[in-house]
Amino acid sequence: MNTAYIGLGANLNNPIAQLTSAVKQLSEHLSIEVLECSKVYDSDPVGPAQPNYTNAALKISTELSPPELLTVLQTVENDHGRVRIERWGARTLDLDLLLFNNQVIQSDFLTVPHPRLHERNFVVFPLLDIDNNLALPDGTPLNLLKKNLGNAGLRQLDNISLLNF
Ligand code: ROI
Repeated sequence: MNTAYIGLGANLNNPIAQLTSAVKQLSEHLSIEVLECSKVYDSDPVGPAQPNYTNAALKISTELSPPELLTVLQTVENDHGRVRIERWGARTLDLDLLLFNNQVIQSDFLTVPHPRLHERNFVVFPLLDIDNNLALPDGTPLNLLKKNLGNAGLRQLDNISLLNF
């Protein structure tokens, strides 16, 4: 059994509803168990001007391999109307495979840990909500990344859960 962390992001068409629906779809997958969901954040867009994002993270347990899990994530994105047009553009749903056990994976189509994890507070803060002692495979504590990144442009949303389905 594997433990993986998934980054969730959306900034179009009712982002909280998109993320809630994505968590539901993942939880219904026979080979995935959703273990925990982070707090939910409103975050300034990184990249070109576009609506604010809603971001969160999930901890799952799964029998799937990393490529199999990636395929499931892409299917869920596509089921939520995700269209890949512009890099860094607005999207209804973005699901990133952030961490998979303590593995380092480098292939043509998948890099784990996620290559931009360490530069994004909207990824690091939610991961620490789930496990305040989480570290990268190289031993770097995420709390160190959090300290370096700060919380600029990131606002925790109170009283919002993605598990209301
Ligand atoms: N910016 C924020 N704040 N949150 C995201 O999830 C996000 N995702 C992206 C880009 C366009 C880089 N910007 C983002 O893919």
